[in-house]
Amino acid sequence: MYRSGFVSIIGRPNVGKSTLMNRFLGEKISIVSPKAQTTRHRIAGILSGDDYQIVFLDTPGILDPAYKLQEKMMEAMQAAVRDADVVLYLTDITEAAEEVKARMQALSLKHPCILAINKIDLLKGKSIDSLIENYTNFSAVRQVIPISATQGLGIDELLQAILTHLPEGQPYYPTDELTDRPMRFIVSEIIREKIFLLTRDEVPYHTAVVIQSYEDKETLTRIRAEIIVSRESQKGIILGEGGRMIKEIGRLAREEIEQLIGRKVFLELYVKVRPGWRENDRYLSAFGYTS
Ligand SMILES: Nc1nc2c(ncn2[C@@H]2O[C@H](COP(=O)(O)OP(=O)(O)OP(=O)(O)O)[C@@H](O)[C@H]2O)c(=O)[nH]1
Ligand SMILES: [Mg+2]
Repeated sequence: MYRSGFVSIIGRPNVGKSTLMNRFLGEKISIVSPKAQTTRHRIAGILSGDDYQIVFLDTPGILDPAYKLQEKMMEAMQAAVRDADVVLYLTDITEAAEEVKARMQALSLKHPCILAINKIDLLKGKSIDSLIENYTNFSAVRQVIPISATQGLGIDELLQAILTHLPEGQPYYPTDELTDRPMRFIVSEIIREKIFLLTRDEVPYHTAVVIQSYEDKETLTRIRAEIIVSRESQKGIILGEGGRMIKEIGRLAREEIEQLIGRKVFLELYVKVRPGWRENDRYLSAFGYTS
């Protein structure tokens, strides 16, 4: 019997949702950073086996939205929950079980739900059993599975649990496809990831990246991207002293893009100030934040 379906990965920011999806796929489709709120979109990662296709939906971490960009992020998360055949709720070893339960109940999930507890590599001798016991009488979840997305622990068991709950069906995507997102999107995300890794405080949260042009030339791929910020002071930080910061963002992003597409890349980055873009519907949709 062939099984196929959508598995939405939801949970608080920073618990490792994107890391987990990448681990399942064996490829980096979704960007990852030590900062919360890295993911802003619903991003499909497609895992095709001999007799199954799982379409994982990575989502922005659950939060109470404080501005319109965050509202769009939560709409993306909710849309993923609506589309799901199976919900994979991800928590980590630091999140209180009571909070997890309250949040899950607030979502009133109608699909089979699996709870995975991530980052068990950080347990340092503490017992996994006592973490799992917190959920023994919690009927909203079918199974509780401890994992480490970075170390690859518990991943096979989690995959088996997902397959058990996946409906019978046909593949949704060609079996050699890895994501529903075009290369331009992945490239813009790689640039945004470098900004998350290299800048601090409010700067990454006021930044968007828009690809202006993407041309495959004979010997190289030429990409022109705009980094959007809300304020002049943020533009100064992205540029850095003597342009050092933007150069470093560009270098790290270019190296990763070259690896990904297997071609030489010429990457041009520009910075633009768009005051209030996170609250502006027109800008949000122009920068790819649709719901
Ligand atoms: N020690 C440890 N760290 C992990 C594990 N999984 C993820 N991380 C780290 O946790 C941080 C957040 O990971 P992400 O995958 O970006 O988390 P996320 O849930 O997608 O976060 P948002 O997109 O902000 O909602 C990164 O620094 C990861 O390297 C794990 O199993 N063990
Ligand atoms: Mg993420």
